[in-house]
Amino acid sequence: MKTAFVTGASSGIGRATAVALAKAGFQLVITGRRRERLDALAAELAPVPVHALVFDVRDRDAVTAAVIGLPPGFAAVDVLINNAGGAHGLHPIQTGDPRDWDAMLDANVRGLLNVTQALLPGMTARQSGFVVNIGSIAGRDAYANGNVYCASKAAVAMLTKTMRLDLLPFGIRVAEVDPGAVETEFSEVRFKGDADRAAKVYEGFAPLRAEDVADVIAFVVTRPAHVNIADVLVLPTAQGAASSIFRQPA
Ligand code: NDP
Ligand code: 8X3
Repeated sequence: MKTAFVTGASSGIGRATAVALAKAGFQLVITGRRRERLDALAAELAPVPVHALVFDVRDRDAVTAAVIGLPPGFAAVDVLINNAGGAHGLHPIQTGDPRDWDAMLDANVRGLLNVTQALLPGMTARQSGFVVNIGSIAGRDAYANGNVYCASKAAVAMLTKTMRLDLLPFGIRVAEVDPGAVETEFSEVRFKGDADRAAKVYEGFAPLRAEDVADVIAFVVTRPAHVNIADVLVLPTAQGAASSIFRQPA
């Protein structure tokens, strides 16, 4: 049984991806900071073997220790889904909160690096593996007040391309899946728990569901070994660009 390691599996896209990959025949390592969510997901996925790891991706030592401490049956990770992350705040650059900037850059960029580097020794030694980075349309396309979030996802896009080059000699595939608007806890986190403001982000159109993105990720990682779907942009039908969503009047 192949092993998939999904970061940010306590919610949204990561959770749906864990479910989709379990259905596709993988056993799973699921990670996040909310232990109770991970335990509930593991119970839901039984009898599929699932190992939950609780760490903050920003904490390099915690990430390394968690990966080193994986039980033998889960230690050989075939597929890494670098999904943990999100947005904090939506302000023009002149009034943005540097603590939000740090949170985004530390989780979306440094966190991805921390987890990837912790898992690469095994993949390079085995000369196989698959790393899927979850970017965003925000990494391809600027929108007002998106500044640091957009920059963090643009960094993910360039890291994906450069990682792919670095890992070529090891037969490790590196791909990126970039969603547009997906209705998850993303906007509630961005707006610091303001559920009304978060709900307005998805009003008047049909956003992607986390399961839609998970389907794409599952397809990408189940292609034959010689095929790498390197770069996917998946949008709601009503979305044409990061800041262009066609909304029906209420
Ligand atoms: P959610 O807020 O629903 O899920 C985010 C997940 O990331 C949670 O499981 C959370 O777990 C985890 N996470 C966040 N920060 C950390 C951290 N510092 N350490 C460990 N885990 C962390 O949002 P989505 O599912 O929508 O987001 C998943 C990814 O998809 C993100 O990278 C996001 O940027 C990207 N994305 C989202 C889009 C959208 O419209 N929703 C569109 C494009 C990309 P916990 O809180 O338990 O730690
Ligand atoms: C999430 C999509 O457009 O809200 O990455 O930034 S967006």
